[in-house]
Amino acid sequence: MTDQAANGHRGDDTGPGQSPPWAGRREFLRGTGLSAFGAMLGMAVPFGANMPAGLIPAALAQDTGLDLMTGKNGLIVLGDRPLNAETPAHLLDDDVTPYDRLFIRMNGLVPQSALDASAEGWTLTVDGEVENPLELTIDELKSRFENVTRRLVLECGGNGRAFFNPGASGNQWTTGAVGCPEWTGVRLADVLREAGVRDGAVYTAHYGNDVHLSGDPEKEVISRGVPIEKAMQDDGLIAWAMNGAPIPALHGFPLRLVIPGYPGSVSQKYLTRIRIRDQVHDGAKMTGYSYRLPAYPVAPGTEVPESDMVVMTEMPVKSLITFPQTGADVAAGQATEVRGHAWAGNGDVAAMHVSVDFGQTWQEARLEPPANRFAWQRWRAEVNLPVAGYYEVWARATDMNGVSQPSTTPGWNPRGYGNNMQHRIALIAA
Ligand SMILES: Nc1nc2c(c(=O)[nH]1)N[C@H]1C(S)=C(S)[C@@H](COP(=O)(O)O)O[C@H]1N2
Ligand SMILES: [Mo]
Repeated sequence: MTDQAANGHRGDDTGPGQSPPWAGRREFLRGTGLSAFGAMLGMAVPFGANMPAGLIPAALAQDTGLDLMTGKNGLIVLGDRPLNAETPAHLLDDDVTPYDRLFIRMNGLVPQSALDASAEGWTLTVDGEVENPLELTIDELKSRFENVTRRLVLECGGNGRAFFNPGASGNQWTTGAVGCPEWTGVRLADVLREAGVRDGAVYTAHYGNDVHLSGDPEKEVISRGVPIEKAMQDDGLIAWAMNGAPIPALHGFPLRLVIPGYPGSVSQKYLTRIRIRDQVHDGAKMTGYSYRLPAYPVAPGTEVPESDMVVMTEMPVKSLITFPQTGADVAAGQATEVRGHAWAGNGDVAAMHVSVDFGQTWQEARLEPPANRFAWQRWRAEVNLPVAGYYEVWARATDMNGVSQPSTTPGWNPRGYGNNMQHRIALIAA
């Protein structure tokens, strides 16, 4: 058994020789056949006799993932296996990103336990370089540690990949692999303190129960981690609720990590185990070119040897224009409100500016403090487009170290991570 299969979801009825939980629908169909399927649908299946044996009716199949998009609103699907979808900027205007607007990043398939919303017997194991290994039920997590609610930005490390030139393989995220829901859970640091992290601890390792695209339960989908110093900060949560409701299937039901400031990939969904390691974690998507950057700046297109790649940590400062929608008509010679959000991987954003003259001059926007550390910050500005014509609004956030978003793609890298170039929209003044 792999590390990930050995833990979590204790007490389900999946014994040896039985079908794995994710095969549930298939087994059901094999066992009951076409007539039962017709009965379930409440209608006849006129060409049913032609259905190849073992075919999963599309109405029941989750294999493409697309049926999981019900309840999402206006997202752009980048791929359906695994399911990946991003949110157009103007749909991210809410201070707290609602479920229907939150991007989806799956590396594998949603586990059956999440599809069934079944958390029965779920446990979280904390082991490795700790004095007291823990195995906690969700109720124990809730009762033994302080419960906290935080707005935390979740952004995929590959957000903005589509703008790199030459391009990089992977999901062609533009600007929408980011959101800021409100999460409820316990502090990761509190749980690790309870487990008693040993002096030799170097890194965390995260495991979930989602299913590899091959369907092979032995294969790890993704298992990333963070330096122990990052894990011991108060910001990271082990969460069971998003926006006041149980975490939805696509976003990690019943338990997930949310470790803000780092690439979204460290925020393990379907969390079953946290192992403390005495070395940098080497799980799936920690090694090679995955979520790694060249140790030094390289010219676009450079072939970088694997040995020169280092793990990506803090996400760069960034912002979005969420209102108006790009292409909007506005009145010339009058004040027009422009607004959005800004965030940074190293804490609060220090300043926000906008330009309507292609970066020639910048005006300072009003920047609100975050609801809590690592929540995105609302900014607003009134711009004046003097005469009729085509304009662009460019938005530029500056972090606490005085580092600002570049107007063109920053540090090219082989897999296209960390693109924080300024967001821009078109406005037509009349
Ligand atoms: N178990 C599991 N956790 C995961 C992933 C995954 O595929 N499986 N994807 C990661 C990546 S790359 C990102 S960007 C975020 C996306 O979270 P979301 O789908 O809830 O928006 O989850 C992370 N956690
Ligand atoms: Mo990601």
